[in-house]
Amino acid sequence: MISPFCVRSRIPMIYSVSMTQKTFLAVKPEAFKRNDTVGIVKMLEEKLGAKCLAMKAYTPSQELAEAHYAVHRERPFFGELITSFTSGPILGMVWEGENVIEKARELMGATNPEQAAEGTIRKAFAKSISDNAIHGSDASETAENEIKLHFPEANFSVIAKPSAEAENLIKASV
Ligand code: RTP
Ligand code: MG
Repeated sequence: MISPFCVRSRIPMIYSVSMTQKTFLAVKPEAFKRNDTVGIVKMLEEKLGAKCLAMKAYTPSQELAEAHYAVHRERPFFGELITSFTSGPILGMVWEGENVIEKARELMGATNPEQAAEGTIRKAFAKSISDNAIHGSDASETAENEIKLHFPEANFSVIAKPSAEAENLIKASV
């Protein structure tokens, strides 16, 4: 019998199952200055369904900010973005859970708070696209890079590992 896994590439099916992941989240300086940090962490605790492995407050250096947002180097808003990200303390955090990268992005809401859905962090705390309260990694690879960049002292050796269900599917497919 032909398995449904053979009809198309098996890879998307494997990646559609749950993954234990880590993500880097940060309360941005403007929100930190407004004392919104506790409210944002409370929403993460109550709604993310993940656990916090590490958190610390620090002001990103120019080098850290430029490395963190390197993907936007050529964008017209890059200068403003770096000035904002280095303007005061952020609360940098590592969270771990099933599909936490995508779940955190959903809970954060749209980049532009005017488009952010009710119940999201940006709807509640962001003021504008350049003052949008929270950063979250957007993919496994960026999460890995950002965690290494912001928590070089910590040994988070496994950034994303498949769940038992995914491991079984991977074994079955080889
Ligand atoms: P973040 O990286 O900070 O989590 O935000 P994001 O993924 O939702 O959005 P991204 O496209 O990565 O943009 C990074 C940050 O740049 C600022 N931005 N300004 N003026 C503009 O048109 C503009 N576009 C983006 C935002 O602060 C955004 O969070
Ligand atoms: Mg981004």
